[in-house]
Amino acid sequence: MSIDYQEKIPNNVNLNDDRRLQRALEKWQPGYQQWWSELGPEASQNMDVYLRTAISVEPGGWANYGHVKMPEYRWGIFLSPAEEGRVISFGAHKGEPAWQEIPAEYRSELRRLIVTQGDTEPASVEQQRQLGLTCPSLYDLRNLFQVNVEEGRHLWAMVYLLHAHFGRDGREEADAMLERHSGDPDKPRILEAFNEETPDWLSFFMFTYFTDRDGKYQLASLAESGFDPLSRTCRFMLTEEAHHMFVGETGVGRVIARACQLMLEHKTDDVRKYGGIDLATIQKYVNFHFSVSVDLFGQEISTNAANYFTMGLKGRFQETKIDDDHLLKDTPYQVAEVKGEGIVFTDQNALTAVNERLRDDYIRDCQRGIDKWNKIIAEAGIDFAVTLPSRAFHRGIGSFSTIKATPDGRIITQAEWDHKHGQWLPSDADRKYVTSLMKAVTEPGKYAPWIAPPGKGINGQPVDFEYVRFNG
Ligand code: BYC
Repeated sequence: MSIDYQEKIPNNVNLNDDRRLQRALEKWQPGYQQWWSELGPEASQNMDVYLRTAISVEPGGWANYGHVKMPEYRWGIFLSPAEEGRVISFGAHKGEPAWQEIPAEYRSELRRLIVTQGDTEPASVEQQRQLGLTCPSLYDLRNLFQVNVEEGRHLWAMVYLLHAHFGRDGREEADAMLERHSGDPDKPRILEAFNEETPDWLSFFMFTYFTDRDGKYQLASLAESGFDPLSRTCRFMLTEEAHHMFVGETGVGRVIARACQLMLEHKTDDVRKYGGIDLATIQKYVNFHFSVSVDLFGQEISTNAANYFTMGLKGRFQETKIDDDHLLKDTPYQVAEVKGEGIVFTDQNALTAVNERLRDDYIRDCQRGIDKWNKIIAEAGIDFAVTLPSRAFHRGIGSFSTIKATPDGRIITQAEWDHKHGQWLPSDADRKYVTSLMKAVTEPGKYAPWIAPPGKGINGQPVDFEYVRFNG
């Protein structure tokens, strides 16, 4: 399963043996490169970045670190090894051998899932393209670019599936991935959260903590797919995703650590005076990014999701570890909904509630980082706790999108919302303040004053390592 970097498109799928497919992908490649140079990380053309590149998909053996010229990064097509005798573990085809080709009757549903997934990958690169100009350190700049090149590769992963398995309309969909752009009024990205800007580094850390984590849960559900090539590609993508969430978790943690340091040093909560980001503002960013990310799981009750499950296309998180019949026809699942003035949990059919179950798994996972951040605050002896807002807060999709709620889940009137939402979500003034802090720090070992240095460097390197070299 090693990867041949002599190939025009590095891959471990024997692309050489399928000339038609190889030619089609080689035809798509220049458009991708042009998109990267136009809408990828700004001003990165002359930088050598300490990046990891996949050399093998075997566990533990895939990461190779070294300085790479950004435009020369080798994007390729990598699938996790095939699992011999793999069978479909859920839905109407449970127990049948996993499909190597697309079942004709499920073609359009699979295409929709792959296109929705694929569309988010270049979208996030577009959202983050300006951030390099204001990096808080070379360490952070390197992490941003690592995330960006891997999101680019994740696009390759989905484009490969479209080209290899969907013929002409797959090729058209692959082209359209480069034509839609984040925030474009005429051709926006498919999911709403991917049309929001990532205007500053606090937003970037929140995005990689909360929104990349949606990616983890969606990819994990697609990794259960009966369509084996999709499962294998998602399994390898998940190994890359872990670093993105690490960047988010440690990034927010370092902003919190710096705030605490300034609070103790100056004996005040108002650390803005001293160039830090106060904990109250960090809480507002958590409220915003969590709420737009929970929207990404779709409607609580979804016949689309039920169909994907019954068809064997998209499972639940760690489907094979769940102890039930994996058909869900008569299984109940508790779903939150609005009733009168409040929020109640009622039993619904688990099959139509698979989106909500995945959201529940996601929310539990989000809480783990919050606990770690609160440990940093508690260890500083400060009386403050970051909290996750209620799932009813600030929703644009699902049953809560029709009501207004406080972060602790109390349903309120539109008038109260209009009056108070600036206390709960970043206001224009908050965003302006955070933006005002964003100034590039590019000397090795130096860090912007609003963020603490990391505990350790990348791949055993020191924190003052020259993670990025500027050439001209
Ligand atoms: N925005 O039945 P429902 C990542 C629409 S992130 C706008 O719930 P479904 C990454 C929906 O289209 C992971 N519209 O829909 C992270 C439907 O419309 P129709 C990305 C939305 O399809 C960071 C209607 O509402 N992967 O990888 O079951 C950096 C009914 O809703 C939204 C995936 O998303 C929305 N948020 O559920 C880089 C996985 N939500 O049909 C990358 C693939 C719903 O009525 N996608 N609608 O016209 C899916 O599994 C599903 O499409 C969704 C939505 C879970 C997203």
